Amino acid sequence: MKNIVYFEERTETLTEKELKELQLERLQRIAAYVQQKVPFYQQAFAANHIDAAKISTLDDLRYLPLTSKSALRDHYPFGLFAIPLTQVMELHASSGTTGKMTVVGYSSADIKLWSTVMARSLACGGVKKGDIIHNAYGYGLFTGGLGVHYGALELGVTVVPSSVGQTKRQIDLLADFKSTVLTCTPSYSLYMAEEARNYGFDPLGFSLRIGVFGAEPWSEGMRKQIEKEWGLQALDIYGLSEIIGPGVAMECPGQEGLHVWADHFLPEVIDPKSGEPLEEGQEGELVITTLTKEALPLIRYRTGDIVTLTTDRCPHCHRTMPRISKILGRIDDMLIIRGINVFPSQIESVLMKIPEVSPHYQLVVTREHHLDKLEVQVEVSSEVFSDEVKKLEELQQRVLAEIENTLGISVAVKLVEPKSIERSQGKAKRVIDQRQI
Ligand code: DLL
Repeated sequence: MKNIVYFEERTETLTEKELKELQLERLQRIAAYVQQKVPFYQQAFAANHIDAAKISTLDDLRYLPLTSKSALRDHYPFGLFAIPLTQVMELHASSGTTGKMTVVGYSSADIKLWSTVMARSLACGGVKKGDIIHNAYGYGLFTGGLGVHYGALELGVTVVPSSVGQTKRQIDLLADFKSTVLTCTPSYSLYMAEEARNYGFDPLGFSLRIGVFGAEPWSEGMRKQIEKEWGLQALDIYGLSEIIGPGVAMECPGQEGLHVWADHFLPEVIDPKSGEPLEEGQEGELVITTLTKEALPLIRYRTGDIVTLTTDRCPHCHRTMPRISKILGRIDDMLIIRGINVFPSQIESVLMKIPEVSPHYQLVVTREHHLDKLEVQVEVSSEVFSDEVKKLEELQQRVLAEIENTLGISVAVKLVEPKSIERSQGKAKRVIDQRQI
């Protein structure tokens, strides 16, 4: 296959048996480590009659307690750290939508690990020596900017630390430096393309060949749109601050699932309601155990992200690490519209099939007479918007019917003017929840 690049080929292609042996050895070590170093786990293990020394197979993982985001909040800011603060080299935090921030810390070995898994991720996407990465993920407490940065340094490629914002300057830099790789959120990449056109550039005229996009859900339709706009191959990268930041899993150019770096991050999929592990291929909540992290080791951390998992060898790049599907939604993003569960990404998938509507949309949820109502607001192009009313109404009916037929939910649809939906430079806000519950 064209364009296979490995950063650590031997590890990335371990046999199933070798990977399992390594995972078990590391699981035993990390369980003993948290039992000794983190009072929260000491208590959780004791309450569940678990002794790390008794773990003898990978299947024993299921008996270990799950860890939720609330554990991090309850022990804010540093209560789950396994090392003294004097050994913590870097702190990051994410604000979340409610409540306290979630704080994460890295030892110097953790920074090395992050650099390695990010170098692996970039290489997995086909990034190689000679590439110039235009890194428009935010630098700061958000892990996107620095994560990509460390990975680029480790891989030995040039990185332009442009961070988010000042979009015109970003476009000038892209043009002048002839960057070959764009890293940012998928929604920001579309905004950049739109702005590039506004400034008189043709987005297809830049030198970009690969996009490494993540940090928010995006559909296959959105991928196609981005690829068409920029003339690059758009690849999905996944991660979360609690586990390390970006670099937990990454697509290869085959675009058939994201390779999880499972020698460091042990993935499981559970039923989010019962907490029971699911069979391979079943859709459920991704749970990750960090096998090698020092400062903030987490056991069976509930990511809240819905995926399926496969251990089949990748037919494209032959990596043997397990793969997750694209993130199908988040447990806390799931809307229940008159009893039917829908994720915003499912609505996005339907919208992306209708050529007249743009990828800029928002979902407004309200509650009337105890029933949830959903209004889909989506931008249309200025030509469509200035069409006669009848045509607009026809389009609106078509969008409505597509959503109802595909997802089985009834929604209201509002076609809005170009640029009326707020553009994001980081994670797009797709759902406006106006319910007063
Ligand atoms: O978003 C880390 C990251 C930065 C990943 C840059 C990829 C690229 P947090 O801010 O802690 O960390 O948010 C983590 O974002 O649980 C998912 O719900 C969502 N998320 C991350 N990557 C993807 C993706 C970073 N590729 C949360 N697809 C996660 C869908 C994603 N959702």
